[in-house]
Amino acid sequence: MTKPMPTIALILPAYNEAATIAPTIEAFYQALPEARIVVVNNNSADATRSIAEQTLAQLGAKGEVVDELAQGKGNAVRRAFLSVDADVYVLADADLTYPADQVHDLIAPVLEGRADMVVGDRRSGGHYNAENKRRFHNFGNALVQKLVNRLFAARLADIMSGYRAFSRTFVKSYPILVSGFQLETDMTLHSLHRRMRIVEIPIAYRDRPEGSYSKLNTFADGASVIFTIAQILRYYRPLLFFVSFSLLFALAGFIAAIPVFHDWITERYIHHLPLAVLAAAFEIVAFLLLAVGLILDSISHHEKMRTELHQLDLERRQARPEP
Ligand SMILES: Nc1nc2c(ncn2[C@@H]2O[C@H](COP(=O)(O)OP(=O)(O)O)[C@@H](O)[C@H]2O)c(=O)[nH]1
Ligand SMILES: [Mg+2]
Repeated sequence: MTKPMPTIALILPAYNEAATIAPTIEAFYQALPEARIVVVNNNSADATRSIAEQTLAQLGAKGEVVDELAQGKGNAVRRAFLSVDADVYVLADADLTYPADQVHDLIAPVLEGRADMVVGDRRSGGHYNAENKRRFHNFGNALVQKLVNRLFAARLADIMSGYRAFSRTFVKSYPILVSGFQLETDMTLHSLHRRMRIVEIPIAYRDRPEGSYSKLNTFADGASVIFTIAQILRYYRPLLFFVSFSLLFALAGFIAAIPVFHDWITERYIHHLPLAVLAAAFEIVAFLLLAVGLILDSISHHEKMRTELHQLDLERRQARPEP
């Protein structure tokens, strides 16, 4: 018996992409005619929806346009991951920025069982820095990337790429809790945290064509970089996060206590009574933060154990399907 051909689903989240959705679908159809193309429309105010439907019909491509009401790229991809069934999933932008002809390079490691997630890396080829015109944006991205690589002892070149391929196991075990553009970073964090196999493939990247606009806002996203970093530490390294604050308070308490000790040593009497109260308060807060860190660290340890067991269960069932 020959194995059935693996099915491939291409997910294209699209919000107001009337200018580029048709050529994007065409390019991917040309590169991968057997794939099911799923466009996730998200209340687009322009003709994105009808153009996508027309293009799919004209090409005779498998696929459909799915509507997601909750706004945001994370919500859109979540809808597709929930409702679409395939062996390999490809995620790309609907804005012609990612090279459709490299899609085979992206899915190969998944098909060969070498990777759970393959990332189209825009940086290593040098295209992204040349093509992307937003400096501040690059800086914020680099900051988050350094942190992530450090925390997980990884050496990823592009943690925010939107061009990716996934195994079925990845897609069906990835809880999408983010709603917007944190999606890409979250996917990377999830994979690293669960020690999945990530393969990066350098790709050519182009900026959006004239008349097509990014949905990203540099300033809102700059603030969200700081927020993202805090979130990452809070969720993935709770002990480090809370102990850092705890140490700050402990130090402040110590400094506040210096005159108090001085009073006591030289005169056996405390003149700086308010400082004594402040120092004690700081030390109590420091202790509370330490306790919170320890509790959350234990919880995250148990959570890790639980997901690992789940992973083992999945592998076991795949190896020996229940009758
Ligand atoms: N469905 C859906 N897609 C979105 C939304 N926001 C962005 N997208 C799509 O996600 C992809 C990436 O967005 P883009 O603006 O290109 O971000 P950039 O590549 O980081 O500049 C594009 O295909 C957008 O149409 C949204 O709210 N809903
Ligand atoms: Mg884009």
